[in-house]
Amino acid sequence: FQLVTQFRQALDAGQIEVHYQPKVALPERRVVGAEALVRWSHPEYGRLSPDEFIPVVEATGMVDALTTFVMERVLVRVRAWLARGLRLSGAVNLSVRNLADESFPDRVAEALARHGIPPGLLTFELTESSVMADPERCLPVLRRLRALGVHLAVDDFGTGYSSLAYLRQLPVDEVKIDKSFVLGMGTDLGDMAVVRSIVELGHSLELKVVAEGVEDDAARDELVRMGCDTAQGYLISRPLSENRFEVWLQARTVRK
Ligand code: G
Ligand code: G
Ligand code: MN
Ligand code: NA
Repeated sequence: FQLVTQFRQALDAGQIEVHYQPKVALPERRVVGAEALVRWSHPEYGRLSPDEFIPVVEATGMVDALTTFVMERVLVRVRAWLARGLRLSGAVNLSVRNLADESFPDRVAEALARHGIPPGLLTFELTESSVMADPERCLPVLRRLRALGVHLAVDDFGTGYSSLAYLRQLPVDEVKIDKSFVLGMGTDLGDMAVVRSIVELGHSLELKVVAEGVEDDAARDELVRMGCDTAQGYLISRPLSENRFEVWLQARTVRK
């Protein structure tokens, strides 16, 4: 399994696809952005999920190439959406390696300028645990990204070990409630309480709150009652290939 050497070739051979999952504002369901999620169509192993290959990519220097690849794709999409009058934010997941890379913010600034994208239309999602792996190195990088005007979101929130104390110190704009709590809301009062607490905490820190894993109307309605800002999940759409996302978006934005 030499995934490492294969990954570079896979990038060049077009085997790495970027899929998009929409995020919608609550309660009105207006599309506000899309998260980029990579998939690897491997000639032998079939469709590999990021959980299978990102750890391998992360363990090498290749994660830089992956993040750059995804960011470039996303900026091209954001520009195309803008050309149709749609101000949608494109979200890119970052790895701990990106956050520890001092040259990363300059490369982001260069890419935004080259594509002519307002920085506020690019969002980076980072997990709390990746920041906590090395806060001394990550925080300056996060501050410089934020100073560019790029939006930062804490992904999988609630699953880390030091959530509350650190959220206040992170220079972020958005928290994403981990899907495990949102999925459990219908059957578990504890999960319901966690979701409600994160919405309140986020708002008290003046952050936008995004719920991921929204799979049914009941969860959506409850999130609306709680005042959650944004929803993402199978109820709205699964992650879609670039072409299928464009079709979905067209159908969503033509009527209204
Ligand atoms: O789409 P899916 O549920 O299979 O994604 C699984 C995990 O892979 C998620 O945690 C997601 O954040 C991560 N992931 C997806 N795309 C990327 C990417 O481009 N870069 C990084 N670092 N992680 C990604
Ligand atoms: O860690 P991150 O939030 O980046 O990962 C997003 C992952 O969640 C992707 O793998 C995506 O396929 C998955 N996902 C997105 N929406 C839903 C949903 O409504 N239900 C479930 N079970 N998974 C979802
Ligand atoms: Mn994410
Ligand atoms: Na998540």
